[in-house]
Amino acid sequence: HHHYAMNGAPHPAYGTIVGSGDNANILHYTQNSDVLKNGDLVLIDSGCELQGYAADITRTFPVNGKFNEQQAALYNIVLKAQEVAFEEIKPGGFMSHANKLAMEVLTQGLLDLGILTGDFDELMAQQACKDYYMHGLGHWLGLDVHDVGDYKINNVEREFEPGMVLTIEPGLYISEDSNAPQKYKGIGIRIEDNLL
Ligand SMILES: [Mn+2]
Repeated sequence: HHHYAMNGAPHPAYGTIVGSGDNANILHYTQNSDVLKNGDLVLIDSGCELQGYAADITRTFPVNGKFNEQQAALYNIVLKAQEVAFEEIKPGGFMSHANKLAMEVLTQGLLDLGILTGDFDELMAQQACKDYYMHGLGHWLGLDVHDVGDYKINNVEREFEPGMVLTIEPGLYISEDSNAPQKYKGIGIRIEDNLL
């Protein structure tokens, strides 16, 4: 918030989220009052408003500066999901395609770690990764952080066009009360960027 102000942005575009450990698994955690523990990750979802326009960025990093094995494995899955989604964000692309590509990466990653078990195609059909990725891939961004604008017109999904601005924000949230193996619990990761 200091840097926002010092760079001419009068205020954040929305309530900043700072969640460490299991708090990162609470999607709109805004209490922001817990002690950051050695060994946990901390998730910061924050964006400034500059000249009337909102930003919406999320980064997740280790409190002590070093990922452990489980945190690194999950982080790299989310990062890869974001990178494959980026490929679809261009004129003529579709959000649903980007989301499918991201979900394929998340599903395969969770399978590889043993957090999901079963057949890949069945898990995709069931959207099984949604147990650990319980929000959309992104949203329009502009004068508001969740900006106005239709995602479908006459029930047909809109193609991306030049000038559109949106967020791409895959995540994985392995809460303490999930069915995942114990060593993955208490890890919540989101990586969010803003694309024109
Ligand atoms: Mn967002």
